[in-house]
Amino acid sequence: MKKGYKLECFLVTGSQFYSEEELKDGLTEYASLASTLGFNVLGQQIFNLKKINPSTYYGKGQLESIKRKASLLNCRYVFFNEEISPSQFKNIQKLLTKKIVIFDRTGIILEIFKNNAKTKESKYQVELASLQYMLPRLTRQWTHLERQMGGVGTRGGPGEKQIEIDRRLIRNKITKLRKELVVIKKNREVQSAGRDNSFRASIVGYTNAGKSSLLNAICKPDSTYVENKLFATLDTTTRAFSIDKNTNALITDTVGFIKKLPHSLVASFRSTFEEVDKSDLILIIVDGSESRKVISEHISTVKFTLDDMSIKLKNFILVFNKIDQIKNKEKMSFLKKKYSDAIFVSAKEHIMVDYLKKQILNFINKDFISRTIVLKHDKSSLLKNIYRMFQVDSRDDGYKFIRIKVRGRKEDFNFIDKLIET
Ligand SMILES: Nc1nc2c(ncn2[C@@H]2O[C@H](COP(=O)(O)OP(=O)(O)OP(=O)(O)O)[C@@H](O)[C@H]2O)c(=O)[nH]1
Ligand SMILES: [Mg+2]
Repeated sequence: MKKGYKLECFLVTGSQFYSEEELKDGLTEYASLASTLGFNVLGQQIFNLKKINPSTYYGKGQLESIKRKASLLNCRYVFFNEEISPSQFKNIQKLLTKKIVIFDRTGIILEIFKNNAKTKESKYQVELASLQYMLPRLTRQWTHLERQMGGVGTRGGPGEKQIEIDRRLIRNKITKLRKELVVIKKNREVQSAGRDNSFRASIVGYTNAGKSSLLNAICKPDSTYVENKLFATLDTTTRAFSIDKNTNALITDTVGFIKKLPHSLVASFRSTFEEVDKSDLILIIVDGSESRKVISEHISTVKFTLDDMSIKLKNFILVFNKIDQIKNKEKMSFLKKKYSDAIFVSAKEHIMVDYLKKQILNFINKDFISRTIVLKHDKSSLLKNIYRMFQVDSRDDGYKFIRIKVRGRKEDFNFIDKLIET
């Protein structure tokens, strides 16, 4: 976003597939994305398209009317709530002239992610997704790119067009970022290797559902960043918490999902979701204060996105958050009936959080068996594996045997039993 201009925007949406009501709901969510970026929404326009114009998405007359309205409102930014193809983007820009700055849905989400990325990993992930987005949309951004990428000396041979040079620079940068992300991922795996023995839960959900608030409520004292902004969290945070005096578990907070999340972003963030993939339990958090229709859409989006990342939902609990905001008793009983296995909590007001922890404990007890492993001294080299794989409750080093009382996953017992037998 260019500095120095008033942050005021005009929202546009149009489709032949959705009803006017659905498009309106979509714009309400899009307005919160705009306000997360610090924009005031001055106006909006919904088009029921008969068909999408292949070269400009909207019809020429429709674009003329957008241009007129934006000019009347003295509004420089027009945000389209769809993904506009690179060539449509260029043609729309030509029609609306340079006075108007346009963004599509992917562009807006990428801007928010850019603002909110904090760690090196999330910054690189967002940069990678942005460059992939930018590559086919490149027009005349040479000077900008040259500055960004330390361009002096990177120019190609004489006669090479600027745009080609830009593309080459971007491709090189993409390759470099991919390599650096692999290194970061490896380091992360090394760091988390020592945590193998604990039960792992992950929190996933639509953006702003209260994932970070729930992590804080479960772990206390609060330390994870909570804000009424979309995509406040872009980094996975894992924290340890104790359920009772004998049981510790790990819980991971994740990036929120949204409808039509750009695929390049999903792909870039996939590696941070490996923690979720390895989880023993997934908590799907839903903002219960939303309308029934939105709730059902949010649940579908979360399941769809997990599926898109090939994350299997083996063990999961559906958790409705913000129940302090559900004033309508009829809606509450509707939700309890429709989602009969779900748990209803308020992370902010600490309602039913202990009950949720008990349910997590049930999962731990179901999945984590208690057993005593008996080791002869000549097998003591296996102790390091045992400490890594299990929660050790007690150890008795006898004359003939070492007896270790542990808790762990069934498959880990099978694995260690084989090692003991051989
Ligand atoms: N009323 C109410 N508000 C809540 C509750 N839980 C969270 N919130 C509010 O909801 C907003 C979003 O909370 P977060 O915990 O940041 O949500 P998130 O899911 O981590 O959001 P992202 O990281 O942006 O995807 C904040 O303003 C919280 O204070 C709750 O139980 N009741
Ligand atoms: Mg968060």
